[in-house]
Amino acid sequence: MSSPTTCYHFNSAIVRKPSSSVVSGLRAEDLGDPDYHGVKAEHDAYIKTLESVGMRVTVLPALEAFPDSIFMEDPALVFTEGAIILNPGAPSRQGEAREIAPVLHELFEKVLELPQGGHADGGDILVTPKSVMIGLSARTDEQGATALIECLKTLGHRGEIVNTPEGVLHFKTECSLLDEETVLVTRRMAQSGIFNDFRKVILPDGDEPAANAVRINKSVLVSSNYQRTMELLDQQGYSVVPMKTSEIQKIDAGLSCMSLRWFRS
Ligand code: CIR
Repeated sequence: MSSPTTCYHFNSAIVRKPSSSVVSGLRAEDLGDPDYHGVKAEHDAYIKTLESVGMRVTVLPALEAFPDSIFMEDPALVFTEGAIILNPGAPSRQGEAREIAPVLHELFEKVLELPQGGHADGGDILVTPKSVMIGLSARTDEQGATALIECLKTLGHRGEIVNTPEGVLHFKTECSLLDEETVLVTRRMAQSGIFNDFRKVILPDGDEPAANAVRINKSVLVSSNYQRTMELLDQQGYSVVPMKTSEIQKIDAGLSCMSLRWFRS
């Protein structure tokens, strides 16, 4: 079982600076290239926000060879008990796992590796107090998810395989954990039955891209492009921190995907 502490009580994060190649990052839909300086400004603000909500942030250098390497969440999964190096599903991102290994070995006593063969992206993994949910998607396959469950057992966590709705990039593109028993979800995700054991805050229609928010300690970081979602969360008593995502959104960024977060004891 993952304790609530594991799920959103964090004091440490790893981020990677954007490279100028970020403008050619992968995208599901062509909304035009992001502006490098705009991405950099949004990323700098993200780091400052992580620090302001109580995190010690390790900032890694940019990797020109990997345009999507700003999305640190995808090649690894971290817990207080240890780290797991994943195997991202997109061919252009697979080398990111090798690049992240040295810092994980510096910061964690236990570092496991997903065996070669299967694929799993961190964006498909939602850590909740009930289980570590692993969404099958175009990036995460059965083989990767099954191997990940074995790695999770070694660290004392229980994994559970679920389905990501058709056509959605990552499982967490449509959901986030707000507290021990509550998730922020799109209507489609709410209706899927996956979150029947949770209280659900359903996003207003049209605000679906705001689903990838991130709870860190007392705060919930939410894209400032979605005013109605920010108001809804505020009314429900959450402490909302608006984050500018106009440029990074062009390459499918959410707010969880730009950092690895854990509680370092
Ligand atoms: C990709 O397609 O891999 C990147 N352009 C976006 C990754 C976003 N990652 C995430 O939501 N965990």
